[in-house]
Amino acid sequence: MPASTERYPSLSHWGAFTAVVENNRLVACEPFRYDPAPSSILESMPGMVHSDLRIARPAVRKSWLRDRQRADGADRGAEPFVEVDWDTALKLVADELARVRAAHGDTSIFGGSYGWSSAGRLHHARTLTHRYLYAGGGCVDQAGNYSWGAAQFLLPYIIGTYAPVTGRVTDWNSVAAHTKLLIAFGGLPLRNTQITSGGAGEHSAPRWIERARQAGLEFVVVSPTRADVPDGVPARWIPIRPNTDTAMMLALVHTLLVENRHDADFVHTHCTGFDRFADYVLGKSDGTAKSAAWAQQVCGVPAEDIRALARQAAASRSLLTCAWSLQRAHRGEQPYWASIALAAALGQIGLPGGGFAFGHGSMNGVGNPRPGVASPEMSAGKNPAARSIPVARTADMLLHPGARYEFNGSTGAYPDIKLIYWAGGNPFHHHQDLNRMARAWSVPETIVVHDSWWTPTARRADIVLPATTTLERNDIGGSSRDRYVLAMHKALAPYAQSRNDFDIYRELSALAGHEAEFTEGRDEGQWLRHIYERLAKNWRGAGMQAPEFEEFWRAGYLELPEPDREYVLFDTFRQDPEAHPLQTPSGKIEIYSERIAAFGYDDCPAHPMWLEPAEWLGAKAAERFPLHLMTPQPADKLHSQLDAGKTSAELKLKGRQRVYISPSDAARRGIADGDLVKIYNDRGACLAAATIDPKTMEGVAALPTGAWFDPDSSTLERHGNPNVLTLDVGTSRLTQGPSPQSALVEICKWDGPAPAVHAFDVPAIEPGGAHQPATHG
Ligand SMILES: Nc1nc2c(c(=O)[nH]1)N[C@H]1C(S)=C(S)[C@@H](COP(=O)(O)OP(=O)(O)OC[C@H]3O[C@@H](n4cnc5c(=O)[nH]c(N)nc54)[C@H](O)[C@@H]3O)O[C@H]1N2
Ligand SMILES: Nc1nc2c(c(=O)[nH]1)N[C@H]1C(S)=C(S)[C@@H](COP(=O)(O)OP(=O)(O)OC[C@H]3O[C@@H](n4cnc5c(=O)[nH]c(N)nc54)[C@H](O)[C@@H]3O)O[C@H]1N2
Ligand SMILES: [Mo]
Repeated sequence: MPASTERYPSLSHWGAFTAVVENNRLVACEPFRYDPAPSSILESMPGMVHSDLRIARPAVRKSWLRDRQRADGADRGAEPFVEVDWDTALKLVADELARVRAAHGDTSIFGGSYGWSSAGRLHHARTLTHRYLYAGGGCVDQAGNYSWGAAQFLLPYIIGTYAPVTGRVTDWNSVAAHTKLLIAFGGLPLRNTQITSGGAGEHSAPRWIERARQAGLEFVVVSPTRADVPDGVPARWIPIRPNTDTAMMLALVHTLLVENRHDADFVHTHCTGFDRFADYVLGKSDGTAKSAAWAQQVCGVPAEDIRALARQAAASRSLLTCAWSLQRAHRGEQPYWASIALAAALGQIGLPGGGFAFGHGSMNGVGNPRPGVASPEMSAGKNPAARSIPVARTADMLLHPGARYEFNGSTGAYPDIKLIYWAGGNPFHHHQDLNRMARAWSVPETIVVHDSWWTPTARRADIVLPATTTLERNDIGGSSRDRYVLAMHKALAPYAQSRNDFDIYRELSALAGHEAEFTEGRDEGQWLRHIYERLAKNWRGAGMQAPEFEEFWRAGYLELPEPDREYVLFDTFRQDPEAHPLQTPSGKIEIYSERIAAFGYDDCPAHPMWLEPAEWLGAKAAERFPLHLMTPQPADKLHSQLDAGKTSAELKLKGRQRVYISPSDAARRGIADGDLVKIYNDRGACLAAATIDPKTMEGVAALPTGAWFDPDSSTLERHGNPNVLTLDVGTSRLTQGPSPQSALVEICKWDGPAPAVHAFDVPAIEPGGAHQPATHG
């Protein structure tokens, strides 16, 4: 009998699509009809949605079920689980939260739950985790994010806002019309533009880059790999040692100053402290001129190329854009601040197509022209515990309760965490130095995780609750960087016994007596309507069309017109800095910040400086570990999501992540293309498949993120997860951002037998019934 085919509009962070369903099975994801450049990551979804890696039923770690909070946390991940029914599981969670709140207080619960979750905004797991924990008295949260954590806390001091990292930068309309030279530090890898947080109807980046190219814009890509040149675009590649862009930027300023090509008026009318910075660049304050010859020694870019680029940038309408990766590194504040100082010296900030920007190649939709109206949003409410730690300091907190830390001008003390609640994130993907993280993870008494799949984090929980995927519920999604709002129709019945995070938290809230606070009296349908109506009101107020909810839901999408006006960052400030000051103390661009100076941080002084990162090719440690490891975003998935899927599997080699190394580095180590290699440093080691890549510069290795963490009993990671090698320290005391891009390693050929990869094994699960949960008085 031919199956009947049903089609449902849907959305993911990698794009909008139509779910094609036959007999309750997802058979295909057809790209949204208005998407000019859909992502192949969609092809991984059918296999993953019906995968044996799905969590079928609530499950509890065996010894935790027996001994509760007294179970040994060090056994997490190594023990079987016991399945329990939903009523039992929910009661265990509710009772344990109540116990911990009563015995240790709300700030002994860590509910930061950092992670991307799904694109739908109502069922966004992290937001719902916050709603639930806040309604019950609050928790310790995480401030900032892994994406642009350093920039978020630095930029407000310098330019009064961090909007340019959320994507509000001089738009592509303006760039295509005016920019002559675009210098992209970290490049414009189209790979990363498959993704938009909250999902996109339209992958706009490839089209805009092509438009700019046709308009005659010249692209210069400054990066350790030529792979950061967008495919099919003739760009000049300037290879640079990782983590040394600041030195190159300082030398560009130096050239402008000594050749008197800088905009002396602009730096005085629109900036403060440029002179003090210039004294540093010229070597008047510390005896070292940051000349092109000096920079060549640091960053490896020939001095003559630096000088030529400075002259060209000054002579034409030029835009500097830095990938977010530059600040996801030790001392990551410096390249961002230095790029603003360089743009100030060039004097084109606020001019059409000129100045500075961030992230044009980091995510789809950065610089995408879009009217500045609302996108769909679900609120988490307010955290009554009013406590948070810098996002990436999780392991520090767990390992050192009570220890003091500095952050953004104040000093805090780490709380003593007894219970971790995580839904919608994968810390055993995202955190640095995972062997250290594994030790930290053994400290709390109880860990609760919701996920749809048996991820490395789910396997290391005490109580695991199975969540539906986006296809198994109704939702609404969209991004402030995209012109579409998408309806997400329920296309499949929930897998096995999985439930929506919303329903799990509603029931837990009911058990704790705060259901009304959690739901605000709305069910799924009423929330969707509420989120939509708030958005529609905002759009109509701005003169945009938005139909009634029913019509939107039936059509499956809502579209904003493409604005024909250009958006230019800080154009009014440029025209009249007195009438339109920035939100900085001086109202101007702070090249020297008195506020930052007052903190007295030697790791983030009062103006941009070349500060050696803890690990880079010029460090002493490079004698033992002579390769700088980059950990770029993966082309074939989103972080760890869909790692077991088709698109990701096709890019692996013999089931392992590929590491990209230069032909000369491979030859020196006797490594042939496809060889199994060990990558190691003092923090850990992993196996990966070598790909000899002429695009990667000598001295650099690139191991994309996302391979599910798979350590053997000796902590050798077998699958190619770079975070066993990365450095778990804050970028500086100012922002405490994550520093994964600063890691030195050595690589050797693996000569022994190849150990099997167990990343996608399902943990041992014992059926419930035989082990009724013990009761503790
Ligand atoms: N070395 C290195 N490390 C990095 C980076 C780097 O550049 N280098 N980049 C960092 C960056 S920028 C980021 S943003 C982080 C990303 O880190 P994460 O956001 O933690 O990574 P994801 O793999 O997206 O994790 C999302 C998890 O949510 C689950 N999930 C999806 N939908 C649902 C749902 O509906 N309900 C529930 N309960 N769960 C769901 C997924 O299965 C997955 O386990 O990684 C960081 N880590
Ligand atoms: N396909 C895909 N796309 C994604 C994601 C994904 O998981 N998969 N994740 C999304 C997320 S959450 C984020 S935050 C963004 C991150 O966006 P980015 O931070 O921009 O992405 P990365 O891939 O980490 O880095 C971009 C490039 O920077 C270069 N680079 C690294 N270190 C240096 C350096 O010191 N100097 C210079 N000049 N270049 C350097 C690398 O060659 C790398 O290819 O990506 C988003 N896009
Ligand atoms: Mo990110």
